[in-house]
Amino acid sequence: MVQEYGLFIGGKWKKFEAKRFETRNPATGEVLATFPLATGDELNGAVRAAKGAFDKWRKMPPPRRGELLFEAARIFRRKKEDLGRIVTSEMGKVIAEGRGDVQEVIDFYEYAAGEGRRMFGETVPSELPNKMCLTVRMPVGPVGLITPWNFPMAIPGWKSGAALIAGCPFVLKPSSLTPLCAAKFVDVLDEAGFPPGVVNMVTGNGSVVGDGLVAHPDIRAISFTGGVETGKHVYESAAKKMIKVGLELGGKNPILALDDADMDLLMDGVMFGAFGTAGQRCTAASRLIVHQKIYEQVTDALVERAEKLHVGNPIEEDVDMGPVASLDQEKKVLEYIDIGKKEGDKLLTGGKKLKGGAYDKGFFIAPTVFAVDRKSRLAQEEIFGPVLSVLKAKNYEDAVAIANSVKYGLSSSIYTNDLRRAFRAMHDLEAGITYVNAPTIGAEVQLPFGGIKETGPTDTREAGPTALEEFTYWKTIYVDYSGRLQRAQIDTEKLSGG
Ligand code: UN1
Repeated sequence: MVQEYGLFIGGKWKKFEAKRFETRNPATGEVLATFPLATGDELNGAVRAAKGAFDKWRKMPPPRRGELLFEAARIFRRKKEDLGRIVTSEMGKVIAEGRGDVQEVIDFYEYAAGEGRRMFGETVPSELPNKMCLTVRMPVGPVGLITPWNFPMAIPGWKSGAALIAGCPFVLKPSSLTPLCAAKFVDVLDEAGFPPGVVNMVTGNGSVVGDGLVAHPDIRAISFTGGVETGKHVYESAAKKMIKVGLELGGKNPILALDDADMDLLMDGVMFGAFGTAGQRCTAASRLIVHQKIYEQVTDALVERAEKLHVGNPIEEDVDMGPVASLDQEKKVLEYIDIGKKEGDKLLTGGKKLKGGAYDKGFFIAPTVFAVDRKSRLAQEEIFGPVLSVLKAKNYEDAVAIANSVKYGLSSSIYTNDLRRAFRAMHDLEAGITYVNAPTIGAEVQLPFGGIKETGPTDTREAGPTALEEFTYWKTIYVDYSGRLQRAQIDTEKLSGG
């Protein structure tokens, strides 16, 4: 019997007489659960619950809020294996990565919980005697979290962990490809004991639930991870309300392979960066920019390594790469493979849907490598699948110019043993993140995460201490204990003898 979920509003799962949609395993086609396509009214109910919970939640001392986050982290740890298997079943990443998805929630919840005992502001001297000035962080109010399918627990984890510790109740709108992960996530928060209304989840269409959330007058910040076009749309409607908005939108992340790179290290990194999560990460290494001196050696090794990858059901421990997440994803990736072939890019390996036996039940694409021209669409556009574009560079400067020639700027990487070029690259690469001798994926939660250019506005960063920026504003407080009226800018002259 396939489980029928409701919407999580005001601390309870509520059934609605709504139209429903199914969520399926992309490796086997099995239906996992069904969820409501919520209407505007139902969304409004969830926002009402969040608004109703705000006053109590913001008044709870942050270290107490942190205790609830620690408790949630403990439960996530206890259930890690089961939850990891759900991530793999619903999204299709290999089981080691499914577990990693859950681990990222544990890591960030523990980090955010600790933030409850810091959340530093500043004390600043006054220009007047017997007066002090300070800044404190204030929660913005109820917030909306719109999350993608590729990290179906980790990203709800980053966003909600920051919102919760900041003092903001939230309404989560998960991707319609991975609502079961979101539901299991919410169940953990429920078990941890967050007060009713602090945690809410509404499933449904982006045009109803997503747009409705962004436009709702009581929603005071939006955090969105997804595609650039949707991101721009979210940014525009958030601007109309002048609310805070965090956007993390795509990437075309390069690995620079210089002529002195350690070849085995490079190949291990490229395989993980390009084909981990079947290339469906914003941080995926989708471009490999190779110094001309080692170009042949690298392309030969790439083909050999890519062809050795074992593609199959990601729940099996020995599988290296699972399916892509949906039929739409499969179509999009195969379309790009066609574009590459038509534009004259050279297919080095893969470039096809895998067929026969168990492959016929899912969305399996062979790990694909193209040698591309720097102007080609495969060199410029985000594919979000297991397709690596290889480019040849004349030297370090040329490699950097190619790296920076795209509209995105999330992650980047350089493989070299030359300290001078490594340090130059840390400053030359236009991206929010640069790795040295490591692939473009694998960001850790205690550091800021985000990009530049069309990856998203630079004023917010998820994770790390910066995570609070998305959900708080600064209040400035002046305390005058002189017992008389002191006028700034005016009485100061007397004091300085002027
Ligand atoms: C994403 O793809 O949207 O750095 C997030 C990484 C992961 C997060 C990726 N920790 O690859």
